[in-house]
Amino acid sequence: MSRFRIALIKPNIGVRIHSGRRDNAAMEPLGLSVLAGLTPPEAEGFLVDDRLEPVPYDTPTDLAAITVETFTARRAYQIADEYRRRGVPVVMGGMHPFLVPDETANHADSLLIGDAEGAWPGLVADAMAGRLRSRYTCPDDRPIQDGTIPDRSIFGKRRYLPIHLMQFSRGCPYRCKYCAISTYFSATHHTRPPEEVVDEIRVAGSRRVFFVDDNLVGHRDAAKELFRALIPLRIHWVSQGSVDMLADSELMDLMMRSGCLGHVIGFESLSDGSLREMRKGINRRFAPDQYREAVERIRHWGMQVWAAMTLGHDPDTLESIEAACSWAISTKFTFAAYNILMPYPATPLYEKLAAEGRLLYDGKWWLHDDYRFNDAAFKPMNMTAEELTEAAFACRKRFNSPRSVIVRAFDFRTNMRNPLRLATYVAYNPIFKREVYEKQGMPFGYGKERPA
Ligand code: B12
Ligand code: SF4
Repeated sequence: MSRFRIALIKPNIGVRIHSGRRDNAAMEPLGLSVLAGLTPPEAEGFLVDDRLEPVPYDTPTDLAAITVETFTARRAYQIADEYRRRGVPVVMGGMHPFLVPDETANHADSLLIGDAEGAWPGLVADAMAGRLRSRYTCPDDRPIQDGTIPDRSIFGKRRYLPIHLMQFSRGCPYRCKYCAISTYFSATHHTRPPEEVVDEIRVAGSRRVFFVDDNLVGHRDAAKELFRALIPLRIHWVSQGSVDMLADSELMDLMMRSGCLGHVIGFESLSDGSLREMRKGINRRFAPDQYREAVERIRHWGMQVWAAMTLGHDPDTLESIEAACSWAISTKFTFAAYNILMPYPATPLYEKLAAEGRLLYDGKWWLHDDYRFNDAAFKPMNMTAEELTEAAFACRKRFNSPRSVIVRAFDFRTNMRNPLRLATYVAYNPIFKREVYEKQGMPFGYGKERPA
């Protein structure tokens, strides 16, 4: 008898301006390899990466398992509706089903709310027995990945960016008002035993790792243990960490010795008013001098930083947004993201804007026909939504302009510190620049397969 076949599906956001349906900067979908690793042996998972290939609706499939983020919800529902039309049951999981389960349930036979550990094997057994329940939840206190190693064989020969995605921790102890992570994990932070991570790196044969943790340094002592365990491996890695890590010299020393090339750091804003408004207390210690001390420490340690800024907080003005752009260029950050503040459903920000009647697109921008990637989805306080959209796009264009790339390269303590740093700078700046233009104004979902 053939094994029960589960399509593990990563939906695309939409059709890109130049490369169409293909995403040339796609990374391994780690969550789906975790699901594959947790799948009992009576069943077999195979990957469908909608960012890279057409969905094989005609391939024999017993269950379609779709991971859904708010940005991919519209496309996910199209895929789900098509599978269900063909009689294949659909289960959805990930961030968006957790945030808006009732909406997601309209397009699925079953939802897994929250992390899959502890719930997925039972769900698969039920599906095999033809008695899928409408909802499953992860029992509390299951260890991340249930102590197993993700099954990366599902990636096959697909051409992802050449870096392995892994996780040491999940969640973040802080409560920034706009953050979907804070809602999903209720401001908790959990870590794996460092030796398990080391094993995973050895098995995957990784020389370059992206720790996709929400905040790798959310628990400093645990992070120090991890870094000590990584030092002998002599790998290079990148991750995401909150700016307060810079205040702990022991942490930073261990981090850099363990092979850290850089981090995404959420600076978010130069304005104390905006930081207070977003409840980002951890940044306020460094913000009063425009992060001068933080930047000095970054340069001391020689980190390459992807500076994340959010634009559109109530105190923000067009002038303050432009100043944030100039600051990131003159600081010579390796990369920067200028994200418009997004009202993700079920976050405190969403509730506030809804209560004030400031949400656009009927409050469901992720499903709206007229919404486009990188459009502001709410009425800002000191400008129009269109002005905010334009100002953010202008920042992205300016930061990624040829002049800026040349200016930012000339930092001998970060981007030109050694050949590896320069190679990273030269290889990835064009990729991220292309992303800016490809994604701007992209409609969600694919035209022909509209959600019911
Ligand atoms: C790594 C990452 C990226 C990488 C890409 C990774 C990749 N493979 O392509 C990069 C940097 C490119 C990226 C880009 C973006 N990202 Co991103 N990203 C992440 C991050 C930090 C980790 C994701 C991850 O791998 N987690 C580890 C795995 C193991 O966990 P998981 O996927 O959640 O899966 C577990 C469960 O959720 C569950 N599960 C998940 N799916 C399913 C499906 C089924 C059927 C079942 C049963 C269970 C299940 O089981 C898994 C095991 O427990 C998350 C934060 C987060 N914690 O989710 C943000 C996050 C997903 N990203 C986010 C955003 C906004 C983006 C961007 C849109 C940003 C932008 N403006 O450009 C883009 C576009 C994303 C896209 N879809 O193309 C938001 C999404 C918010 C939301 N409400 O949906 C998040 C949550 C960050 C945040 N702070 O809000 N991202
Ligand atoms: S520090 Fe980052 S991950 Fe943590 S709650 Fe704030 S925005 Fe979210």
